[in-house]
Amino acid sequence: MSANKCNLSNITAIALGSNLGDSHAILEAAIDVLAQMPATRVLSKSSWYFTKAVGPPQPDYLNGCALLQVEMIPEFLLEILLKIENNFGRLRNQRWGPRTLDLDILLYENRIIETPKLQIPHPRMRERAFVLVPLAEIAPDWIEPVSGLAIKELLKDVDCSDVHKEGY
Ligand code: ROI
Repeated sequence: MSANKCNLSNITAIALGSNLGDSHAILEAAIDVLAQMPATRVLSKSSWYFTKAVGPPQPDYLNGCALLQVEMIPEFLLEILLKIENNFGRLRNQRWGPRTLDLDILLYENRIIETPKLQIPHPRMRERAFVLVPLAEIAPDWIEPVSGLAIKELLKDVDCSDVHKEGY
């Protein structure tokens, strides 16, 4: 364990996305911010993927996922992620509009959380190839607790034709 990290006991998976600005640099910088926080360790990050926007017409996204080890409750992690989004200039004026940085908690251990502010597992992750493809790269065997299915199983049911690894 590195010296400046406390006991980091909980594993969580997050999704990252951007379709405004220099998306590659923004996503890498967001990972760096998380890696530098004392209560967070970045265990792994996926490749970045170009993905067609789901929802209203807008530019393609760059998406990826990361596994974090954290020493904080999910509600606090959510606040941190929102702060990081805001620091990267995210404007939340349109619900499904383009954004410089979007950070979502996908999974937190095997917990199921349903509050007005926070739903874990992320309620739409099971149908989103732009989430499942990168997540399957770093956590294929993680069981999504609502469906009881592993990420690699969920991936079989989505159309991945609009998801392309960066550089390919
Ligand atoms: N579409 C893609 N491909 N990637 C995203 O990260 C993403 N995020 C969103 C909506 C607008 C639903 N569409 C997206 O919030």
